[in-house]
Amino acid sequence: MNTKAVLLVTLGVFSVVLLFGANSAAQVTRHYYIAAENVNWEYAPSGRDLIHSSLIPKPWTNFTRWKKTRYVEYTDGTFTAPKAQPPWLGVLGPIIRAEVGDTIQVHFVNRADGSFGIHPHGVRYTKDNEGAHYFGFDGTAPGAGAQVAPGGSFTYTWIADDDSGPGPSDPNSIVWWYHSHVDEPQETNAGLLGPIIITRKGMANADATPKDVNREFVTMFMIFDEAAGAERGLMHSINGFIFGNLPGLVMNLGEKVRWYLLGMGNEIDLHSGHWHGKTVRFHGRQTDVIELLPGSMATVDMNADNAGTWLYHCHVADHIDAGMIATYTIQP
Ligand SMILES: [Cu+2]
Repeated sequence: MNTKAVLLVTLGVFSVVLLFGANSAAQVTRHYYIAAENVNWEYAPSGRDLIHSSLIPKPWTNFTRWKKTRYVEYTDGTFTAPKAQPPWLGVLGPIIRAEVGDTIQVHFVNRADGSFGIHPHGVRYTKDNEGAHYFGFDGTAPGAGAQVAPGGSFTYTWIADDDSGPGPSDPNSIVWWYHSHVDEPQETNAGLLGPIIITRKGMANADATPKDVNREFVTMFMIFDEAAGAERGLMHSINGFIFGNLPGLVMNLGEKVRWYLLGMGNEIDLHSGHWHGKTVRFHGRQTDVIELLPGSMATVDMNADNAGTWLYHCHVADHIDAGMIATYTIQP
C-alpha cells in the first residue's frame, strides 16, 4: 500500500467514526421504571360533591373507595423510591415521553397478583415488545413480554419512529395509550393504563416535553365498573375522580396549554369532554367539546386568556348526574 492509499483508508475510517459519532450523539434512550401494584383508590378524596357543595349523592355516598391495580413509577431499577407524579394524573400510570427518533425502555416489575404486561399504542415494537397476549390464525405464539407473572419482570423496548410522532396537521406533541393486555377488559378496568406523549423531532426539550406550550394536562374519561355493573360501583370518573374532586388543573393567565384527552372502557363509555370558559383548537378548528369513544386519543391546544375557575365535564346527561365533572382554574 503506497502512502496515498494509506491516507485514503485513514480518511475513510475517520469519516465513518465521525458519522457514527454524530449518530450515537443524537441517539437517546429514555428509561422508565414501572411496577404494577394493588392500591386502595379514593374517587372523592374530599369526601364531598364539590360541584354542588354537598354530600356525594346516592348510590355512591358510601362507595367511593375501591381496590385498584395501578402502574406506579419508580426513580430507578431498585424500585424503592416511587416517583412523584402530578396530582391531576390521578389513577393513571406515569407519562411515558419521547421525541421522535428516541428509544423508550420500560423496566416493568409485576408486584400485583395476576399476570400483567404493558401494551403501547403508537410506538414501534417487535413481537416480543408488543405486550399483548394472543395467538395468531397461523399459530403465531405470544411474544416474550406478552404477560409477566406475579413477581416477574420484563424490559420493553419501543421506538418513537416517524409514524409515532405528530402528523402534518397535528400539534407538536400527541398522546397515545398504554395498558395491560393479557385480559384487556379486566385490566384496563382495574386501572392498568396510562399515557404516552411523543413530541415532534426538533420540538422537544431535554425531558421530551414540547417546546411550544407552557403547560400540559392529560385527562381520561372512563366509567370504572367496581361492582359487576351495580350502579353504586359505576364510577363515572375523570382520571379516577368524581364530583369535582380532580385536583390541580391550574394554569396561569396567558399560558398556552396543551390538553391530551383519552377515553377507555365499555359500550357505555361514549364521552364528550367539554370546557366552560375557553375553547380549544383541534385539527385546525375551534371547539369546546371533544368526542371520545373507548380507546380514543385527542390532543388540543388552549389559549388560557380568560381568568377564572371553570367547569370541565362530560356532556352526556347521565354522566353529568353520575359525577363525571371537574373544574379547572386560570389564575389571573
Ligand atoms: Cu361521559
